[in-house]
Amino acid sequence: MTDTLRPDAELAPVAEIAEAEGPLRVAMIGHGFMGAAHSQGWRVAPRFFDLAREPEMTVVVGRNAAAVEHAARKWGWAEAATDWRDVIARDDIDVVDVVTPGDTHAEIAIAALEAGKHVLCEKPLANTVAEAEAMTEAATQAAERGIRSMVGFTYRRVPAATFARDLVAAGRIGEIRQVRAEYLQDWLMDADAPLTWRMQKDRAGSGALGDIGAHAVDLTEYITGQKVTTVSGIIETIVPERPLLGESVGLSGTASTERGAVTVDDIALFTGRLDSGALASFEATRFRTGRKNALRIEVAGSLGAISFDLERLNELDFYDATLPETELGFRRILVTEHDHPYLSPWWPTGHMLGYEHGFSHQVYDFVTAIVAGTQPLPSFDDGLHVQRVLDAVERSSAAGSMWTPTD
Ligand code: SOE
Repeated sequence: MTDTLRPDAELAPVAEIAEAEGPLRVAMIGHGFMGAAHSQGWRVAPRFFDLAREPEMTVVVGRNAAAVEHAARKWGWAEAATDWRDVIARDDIDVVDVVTPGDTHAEIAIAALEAGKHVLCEKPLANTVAEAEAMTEAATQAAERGIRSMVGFTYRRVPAATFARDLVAAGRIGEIRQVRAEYLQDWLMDADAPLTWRMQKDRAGSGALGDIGAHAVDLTEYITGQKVTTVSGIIETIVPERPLLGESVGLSGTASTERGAVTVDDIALFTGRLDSGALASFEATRFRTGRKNALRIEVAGSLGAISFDLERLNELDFYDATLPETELGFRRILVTEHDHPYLSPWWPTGHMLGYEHGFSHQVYDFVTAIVAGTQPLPSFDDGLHVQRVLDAVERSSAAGSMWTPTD
């Protein structure tokens, strides 16, 4: 079984460099839902993990002065600022964490890389393939100067998902034959839920497809160790018009009396093939009644199967087809042992983790790679690949290639 991402196994060699280089001073650009989650990661990771360089929450940036000052106080950033260009130009910033809507990822990340800052960028990497290509090019050039970049596909860092990857890599399910990946939510079922940036193509790039389908694609590729090579898909908008946003609150917000057009998909369905030729089906929806945050990946192989569900994130279902017939059946593994990925610095064995812990694990992996001088994963190149998959789904849907009449 691979031993990567197990904190204790990786710390020793980098400790000396840490002392020489001092803290890693972080600027976070953006302060919405992901800003809160990333702040939690930056604040908590050094309290539990022995990081080789201590992150310092130096400055948070947002356009609205009052709102960003509030965010700084609430989440523990030393300063608040309103101009990201000024912040990126500062000598006392080592890392730029981009948690803005997708339409600004490329501009900010490229400027930060060119200014010699390590960059963590939220997913999806960008709104278009062209932007993602430019970002990947900038990241490749920056890497030659020792500057690191990573995409925030945080769910790779849920211990049960990492452990699923370990089991697959160790050959425990044999040759992969079929994958089912779905990310199901229902927070847009209310037709009067306000029109936030996540429902605007010029801000978000796409809807359920990029916001949550991107996670399903990345997690599938991470767990299987394979890439999606072809797709056939359909995307659909269920509620074409919504009340404009009054005040933003979490994923949603308060509604105004005016209405505007929803310009992204609410549901995306697609099938695909992996490198090995194995078939996969994908589903991303914000209209799946009763499903709140169900990111599920089931991988079936010649020797067994694994099934992960984010709504039960401390567990992994494993089917070992090599057992005697009378003992067959999925069994639930509680992924709370210190020998499971990321678990040892937290609580005594058997005590559970939650959604927010993945963001601390992300900080741990990113800082470890910066100090070790290695490429953190997922790279911008991985993010570009996911972008190409999303783009191919949209092109396939526009071409109508999924529809074959039955008569
Ligand atoms: C962030 O990683 C994210 O994809 C959000 O943008 C989604 O809205 C959330 O539901 C899942 O996580």
